[in-house]
Amino acid sequence: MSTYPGAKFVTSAAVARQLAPDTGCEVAFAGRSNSGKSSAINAITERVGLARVSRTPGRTQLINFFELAPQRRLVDLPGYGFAKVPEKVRARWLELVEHYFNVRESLVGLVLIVDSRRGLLAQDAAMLEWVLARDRRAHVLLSKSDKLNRRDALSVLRQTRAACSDAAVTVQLFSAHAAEGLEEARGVLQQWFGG
Ligand SMILES: Nc1nc2c(ncn2[C@@H]2O[C@H](COP(=O)(O)OP(=O)(O)OP(=O)(O)O)[C@@H](O)[C@H]2O)c(=O)[nH]1
Ligand SMILES: [Mg+2]
Repeated sequence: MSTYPGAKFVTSAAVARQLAPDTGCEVAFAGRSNSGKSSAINAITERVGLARVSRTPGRTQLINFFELAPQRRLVDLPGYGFAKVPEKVRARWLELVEHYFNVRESLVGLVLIVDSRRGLLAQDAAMLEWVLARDRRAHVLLSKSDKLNRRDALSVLRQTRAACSDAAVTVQLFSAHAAEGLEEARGVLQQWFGG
């Protein structure tokens, strides 16, 4: 039995006024383009194709809202750090995501997806600081852990934990493809959503 049998797509927002109603509790998924955000949402919800997965970085340009249960949402934020995105698109991204973090009262925490082969980069660290400054919690998924051997995966985990010393940040290894860390991630969501 799936943990979230009622999971469904709600809406997409390209501009601020299209955001889903700001009620209940919401957890945002953010990370660099191609880091595995959409795959993580699909794996955690056990819904193939709920969030779109793409080999073309920068595919998700909208803020996509998914409902796990009434008043419990996951949000797939557009990825950052993709070099080929034109400056105009980048500026619009920043404006929309910044607006989202500034106004969103239902936001309880951020799941930050970081490719375990790259580790935490400057933009990821900036994203973490952004949410911590707004008194939200953060959980880092070191994604695509199936691409690393155990020793390297554990080394990245250790390094990332050391880099994220704030008590409001937790870190884990994750693989959507190998189904590693699904229960741990679901446990964090459950805790943030209030059990
Ligand atoms: N090996 C491996 N590949 C993965 C994993 N998760 C995602 N990928 C691959 O990484 C690519 C990007 O995955 P997405 O889930 O679309 O990443 P995203 O962060 O949503 O990308 P954008 O929306 O474009 O920013 C796809 O080719 C996926 O198949 C994983 O756990 N292991
Ligand atoms: Mg995506």
